[in-house]
Amino acid sequence: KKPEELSIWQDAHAMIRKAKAESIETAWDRLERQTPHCKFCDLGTTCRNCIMGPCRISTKPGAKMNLGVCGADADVVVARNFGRFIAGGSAGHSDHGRDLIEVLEAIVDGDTKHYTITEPEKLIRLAAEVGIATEGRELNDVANDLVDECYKDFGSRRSSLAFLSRAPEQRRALWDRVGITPRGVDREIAEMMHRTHMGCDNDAPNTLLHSARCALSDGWGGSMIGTELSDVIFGTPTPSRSTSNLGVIKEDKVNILVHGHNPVVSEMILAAARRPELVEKAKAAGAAGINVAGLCCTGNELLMRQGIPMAGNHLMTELAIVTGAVEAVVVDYQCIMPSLVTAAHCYHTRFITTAEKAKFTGAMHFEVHPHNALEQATAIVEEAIRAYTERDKGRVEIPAESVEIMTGFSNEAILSALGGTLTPLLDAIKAGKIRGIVGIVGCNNPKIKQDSANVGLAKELLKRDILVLVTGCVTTAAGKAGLLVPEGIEMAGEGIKEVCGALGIPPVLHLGSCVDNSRIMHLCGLVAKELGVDISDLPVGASSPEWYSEKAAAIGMYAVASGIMTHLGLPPNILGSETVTNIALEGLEDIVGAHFVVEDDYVKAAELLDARIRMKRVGLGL
Ligand code: BF8
Repeated sequence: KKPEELSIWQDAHAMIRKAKAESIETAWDRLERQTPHCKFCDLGTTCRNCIMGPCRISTKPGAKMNLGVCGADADVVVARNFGRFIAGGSAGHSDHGRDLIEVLEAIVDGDTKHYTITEPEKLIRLAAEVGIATEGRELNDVANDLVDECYKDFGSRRSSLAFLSRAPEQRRALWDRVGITPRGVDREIAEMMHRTHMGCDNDAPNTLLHSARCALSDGWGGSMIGTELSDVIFGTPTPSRSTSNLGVIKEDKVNILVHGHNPVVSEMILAAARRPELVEKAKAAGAAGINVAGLCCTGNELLMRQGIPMAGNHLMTELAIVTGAVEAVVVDYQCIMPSLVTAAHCYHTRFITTAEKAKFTGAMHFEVHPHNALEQATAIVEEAIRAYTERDKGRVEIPAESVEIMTGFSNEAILSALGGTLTPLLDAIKAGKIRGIVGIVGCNNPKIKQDSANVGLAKELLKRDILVLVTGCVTTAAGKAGLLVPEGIEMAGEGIKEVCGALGIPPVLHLGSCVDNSRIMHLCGLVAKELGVDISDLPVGASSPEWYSEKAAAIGMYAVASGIMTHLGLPPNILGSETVTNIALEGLEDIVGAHFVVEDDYVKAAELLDARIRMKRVGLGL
């Protein structure tokens, strides 16, 4: 395929061409070789959960292979596979959340001098929220108690998860009634592994309900802790300006790209890169300075809090290296294509891993812990400076001028932009100036022309006066399309134009990384409580038009289980079971008041989300 068919972006086209000319493989090349995919796997009807198999279940009428060796049918196999898929995603986000607890614990115990409590006020607020006494106590003691409360969310809670009270009462009652109130992050994930062992949960609807509980423990548990403690340690984001696309890579500077998810590593890299003695070293090596730019979600974390530029989203990660101007890609975990090691080896680029739980063969490894973070980050930046002296200037091509973006819309920032209360937002919704709100989240997937649906859907919704919130890899897409600046209101309907114009904010608000979808959950909880209704009554929706990962599936699942209709641009591997597919697309509506829709045409997806919003507005008497 031509580059123009693979991505909507000019910087991607140029780098795909360069990659081809330099014989560097990309995800698109490998997808082509993997196509067509195994039909059984695609439908979700392969089972590798025991060694009486592996089994493939045929769903054709009268097929001989209609059961696995154990007797499991397609429904059971699909539900089990989907359950483990959701558990994988919940584990990713939540283990990230746990790493933040460990950093806060290290701060409390005096085991790190590199991290501090940047926002004591937020820590006190969170502590009070979860029932910890704060009056007249030392900050460290309060923090210590908060660490304990957060750890409890990971085991088997005897009481509710710490932040579950953010969900409206009606929702919590529903979760109790249905039996999906999450009892602990690790517990729900472990139980999913147990249930899907041969001979346990052999009732597809029952397994699906546990998928919902597992995902809820992520959205209202692990992810929420990840977000909140990141704010405590690194600061709550406030609106600021930055730039995006491959044009943020600077020809005359030492370019360090941070990639992965946890701000624990990337914040330290930035801190080291700002040390005057390292800037001097970079200059002595012939560079104009050090430039730290972001990829994927750790990029979002730094963008939200520190305003660093965003080089790109998921499918731009290989292409960023192809510019030939990247000295180091520093990663922690998640969404890091193993192919980056090979791509980096084609240049002077150092591919540097930092997490014990995410090593890559062929990478340089600088393990980062709370006690040694800044020293390791300094060594990494020094390595990048060394790499700069090896750069082959003849192979450098930076394909675009960067575009302006605005970021930093934490819930605190949104409230403050609204003058401290939700009332102006609710008034705008009631008046129909903002007809509804949709969160567009998630990834790129080479099966879909890069960012065509992410951007297309956002524009379609804006035209209909539906406010858009973005996180994760949709952020860069929206930014490159000019939707993350106040001037973006020109692409919106009259109502959004008026409201966002008056507030001086973009029509698409950036709320952070993928764990920060918990901010959207929290916001929905606040709005629902203010109106005295359930989240499922709100004129809101969610969408992941180009998703690929287990984590995105977990997000979709907790959104639906929280009462938010969720659109997916392509289906998970469940179509081999009519039972599971029907529950996902319809049955969940009766159980949790929301369901999934799968639609690859973004205009039709916008119509579906619009129809839902219309219906919910009528329900609220608007
Ligand atoms: O957690 S949006 S490709 S980077 S999974 Fe990954 Fe998807 Fe990007 Fe962040 Ni989220």
